[in-house]
Amino acid sequence: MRILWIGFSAALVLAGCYPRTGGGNGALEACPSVIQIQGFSFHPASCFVALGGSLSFENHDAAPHTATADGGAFDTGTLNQGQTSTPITFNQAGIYTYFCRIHPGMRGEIEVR
Ligand SMILES: [Cu+2]
Repeated sequence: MRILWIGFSAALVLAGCYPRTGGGNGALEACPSVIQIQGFSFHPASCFVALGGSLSFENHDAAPHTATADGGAFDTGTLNQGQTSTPITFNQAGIYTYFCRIHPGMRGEIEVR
């Protein structure tokens, strides 16, 4: 009985700490393997990926979009409706802000940790 209780407590501690590792306000969600572009916005617009991880962008809008890093670290090129970008691999930690070259008001952010 005591062993069970210790295990349960440890699980609670781990669950409580996990979302806070990134700091900042609120928990940043893990990026899916494909970030969806829909309704002229990125879904999710803000997420994190582990160092060395990769992801793609898929456009669901009738309008074409891009996902282009502010610093030029990546650029999907124009994605038409239904198109998925080639995977982007993140080998350097940091925060990558990006936008759509066709609609610069569309913005997103990926934290690599
Ligand atoms: Cu766009």
